[in-house]
Amino acid sequence: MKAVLFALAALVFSTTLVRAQEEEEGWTKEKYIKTMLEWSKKDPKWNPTRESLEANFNERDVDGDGRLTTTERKAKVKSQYIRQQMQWAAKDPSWNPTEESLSAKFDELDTNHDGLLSEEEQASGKKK
Ligand SMILES: [Ca+2]
Ligand SMILES: [Ca+2]
Repeated sequence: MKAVLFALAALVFSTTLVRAQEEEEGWTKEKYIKTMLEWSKKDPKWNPTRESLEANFNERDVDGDGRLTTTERKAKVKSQYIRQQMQWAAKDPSWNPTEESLSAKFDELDTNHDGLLSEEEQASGKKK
């Protein structure tokens, strides 16, 4: 019985270790596409193609190392930020930002200049 418990604990421990390592090194393109396709099955309104996910991956992998770290997955890249702000602006007639102004705003919010807006950086921008 003790041996079984030990084996179980070792298994849980090693699985956690593998996960932590995966997070650290980031997701490969294959894993990203697979995971997103898996998630999209749960959402009938979301039907991404392999190509669009691949484009997404390339856009998010700002350092171009072929892997998406947690930060890269959660943060917003500039083109995405501009697209989203433009969509919001389209619904608000009193707000007419240009791509240039949004690009400048992005640079301003990106306080650590890694080309990504983390959730914290976005939150700090909203407070202003
Ligand atoms: Ca990367
Ligand atoms: Ca940043």
